[in-house]
Amino acid sequence: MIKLFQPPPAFNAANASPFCIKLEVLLKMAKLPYQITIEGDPSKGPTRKIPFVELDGKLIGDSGLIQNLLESKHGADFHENLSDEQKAISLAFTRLIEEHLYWVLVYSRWMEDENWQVIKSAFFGQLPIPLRWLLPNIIKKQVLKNMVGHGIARHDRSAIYQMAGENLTAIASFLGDKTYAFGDQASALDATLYGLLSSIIDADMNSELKTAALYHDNLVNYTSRMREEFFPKL
Ligand SMILES: N[C@@H](CCC(=O)N[C@@H](CS)C(=O)NCC(=O)O)C(=O)O
Repeated sequence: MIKLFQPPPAFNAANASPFCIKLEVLLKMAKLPYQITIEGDPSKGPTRKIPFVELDGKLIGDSGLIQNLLESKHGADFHENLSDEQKAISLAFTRLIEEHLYWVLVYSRWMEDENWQVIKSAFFGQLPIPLRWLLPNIIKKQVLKNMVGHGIARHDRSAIYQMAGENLTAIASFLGDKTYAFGDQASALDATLYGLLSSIIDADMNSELKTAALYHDNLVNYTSRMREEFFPKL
């Protein structure tokens, strides 16, 4: 049985982390049995990030690497019936979502004052005092440092949301009126896309990022269809 380590559901979404939502959707798509162990501390994982799994007796981090192992060792096929060209498009959109759009989500959650209050109480609200007072600002500084390292936080607010808007328009144009990213069959890209869209659209936090996503009816409808299919009890 695959052991999935991730934090509990949060913010009216299946998880606070889009990568955890993605991995759970992949496991559901592949119909592989798994058991969730609640773990909110990324430093417990082998890459010091969540999600991670215990698979074949080993701890493995990174949703993409885990996806590859599920394919190579557990019979999953997340690209069934896709051409090489479609697989290339899938990888390119995955990188757009995870290596760029994701960072705007992080910015919108940690740097917008109203959302920061929500994050602070969800992630640190249960800690004993004085950790509850001290840790939030220490971690926020680290998150900001990561965003500067990535490059996104070197831009001003309006440029950041403008870039995210371009990403979302590209995704919306690509999805068009298809049921899933590549037509009638769900694939790996749907897990990635839903993970991030749910984090933006379902999560009860507001920002210009959310406004930009809500502008695209097909993204909103896609997100609620995917939620209904993969997390009907949410
Ligand atoms: N490439 C990783 C990214 C995972 C990731 O960034 N997880 C975030 C939560 S959404 C995390 O653990 N951040 C903690 C940190 O960076 O210290 C994956 O696909 O799993």
